[in-house]
Amino acid sequence: MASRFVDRAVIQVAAGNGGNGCSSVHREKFKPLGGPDGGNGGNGGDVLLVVDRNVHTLLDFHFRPHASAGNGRQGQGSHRAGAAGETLELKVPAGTVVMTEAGEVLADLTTPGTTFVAAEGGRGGLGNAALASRARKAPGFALLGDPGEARSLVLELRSVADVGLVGFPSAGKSSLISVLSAAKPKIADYPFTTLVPNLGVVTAGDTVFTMADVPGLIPGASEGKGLGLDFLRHIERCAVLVHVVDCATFEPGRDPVSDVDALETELARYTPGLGGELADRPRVVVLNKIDVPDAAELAELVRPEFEKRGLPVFEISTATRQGLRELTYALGAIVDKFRAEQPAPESERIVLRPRAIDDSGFSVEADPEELGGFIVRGARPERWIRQTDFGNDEAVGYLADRLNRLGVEEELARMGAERGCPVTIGGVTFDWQPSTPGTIQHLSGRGTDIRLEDRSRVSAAERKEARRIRRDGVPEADEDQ
Ligand SMILES: Nc1nc2c(ncn2[C@@H]2O[C@H](COP(=O)(O)OP(=O)(O)OP(=O)(O)O)[C@@H](O)[C@H]2O)c(=O)[nH]1
Ligand SMILES: [Mg+2]
Repeated sequence: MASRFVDRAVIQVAAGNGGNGCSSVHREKFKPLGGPDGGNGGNGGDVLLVVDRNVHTLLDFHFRPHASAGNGRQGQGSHRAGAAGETLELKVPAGTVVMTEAGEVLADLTTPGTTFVAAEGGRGGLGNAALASRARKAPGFALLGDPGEARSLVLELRSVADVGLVGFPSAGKSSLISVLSAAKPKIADYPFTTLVPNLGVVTAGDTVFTMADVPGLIPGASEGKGLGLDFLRHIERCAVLVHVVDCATFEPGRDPVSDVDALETELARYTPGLGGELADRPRVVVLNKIDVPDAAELAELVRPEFEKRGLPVFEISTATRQGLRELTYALGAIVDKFRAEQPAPESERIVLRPRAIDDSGFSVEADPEELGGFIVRGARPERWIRQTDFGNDEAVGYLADRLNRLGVEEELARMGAERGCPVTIGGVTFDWQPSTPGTIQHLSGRGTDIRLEDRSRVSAAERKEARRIRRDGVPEADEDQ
């Protein structure tokens, strides 16, 4: 089966939504209102990218670009928590670079086992049992589940080939990989036969290494001539670069030394996105086609020039297989040395998250579109908005309490916000009604649940207020109306 080398894929990932919390009141014979017992919603499942050593291409994503994880279930009465949504693991090859559509690199996945959280599942909402506190004994509301993250990501495979072959078109790069490995690339006597990189596995004694054959390069490749330099990202991380030089073809103005010089000029102009270090990779020169008598002669002639530059030179023929063994072992030794110099591979499972864990802050700024208005930004306040059931006054009161505790009200006041001014958080705009210390109980009143309304039990806030009135003598004005 001919496998196509798909090295770039755009995927749409959607994590699971968090389940809603449940608002429920415990019922028992003779004890009809036994307290809140609504369970929490389950968390939505994450979409993960996991580096797997048995995956070599991004082909699967080409056919299935949409991936979504499971939603968390809703909480239920009797303290039953909703089940968490199922996590979805997508296997990617080592060498996968994850980017946003704008090209920002989010992760560089090189080690098998490394896991990248591509989309984070939404948190399940708390049920009313978990929301109960001394001040809020019987909450008549629950928090909504947070929607899962959804985004599109660009995956790019930058093969971690050990040996990269570079050369002019028709130099014999594909021929070389075909005689050294099981790879069967197309070989022909016209330029640009190879249009996508080929990867081959080469064995040299105990050393097994991969070799990448990239499309031929020509002068001006860095300006997009020929097939350009795009394919060089496949060999950005190789241990050694092999210049494959055609010694049999005669063209005016070309000879092995000027061919290598011309391609070095192009390589120097290659500016990889990831800070690859092509410039300091060791080089090897392979003088090919020495089965042709004139080529053998030319090879002998130019060899000293390369040796003078300190470059190892190999004279070979892919046609007669001359010199291949020596070349293979020499490459194996360079790869071995390179591997020994690399930091030890990570043994544990690393989990990479695109965002920083610290989401505790918030900021307040003047609304550029609404005179006298303000915008509050921050992961937590924005999440709290999404968790709020705006149809439930008590839930809205709870939100106000949370914002107040975080210091949002204080900051708004400091910024000069006036009562009734529009404040926007996470796309929702309110009229700002600051609560002043001592009136907080208006925000955390009892539930709107009719069954709770006719209870005569005194809440902690009411007791506190009563104590305050006994002490100060004046009932607080109702700030919220
Ligand atoms: N005589 C001779 N011909 C060779 C040798 N190696 C390759 N060729 C011929 O050179 C031509 C080009 O070979 P390819 O392996 O396709 O060259 P390439 O470098 O992969 O070329 P592009 O993919 O176009 O960049 C083919 O006709 C091969 O048969 C060799 O050792 N001796
Ligand atoms: Mg080729």
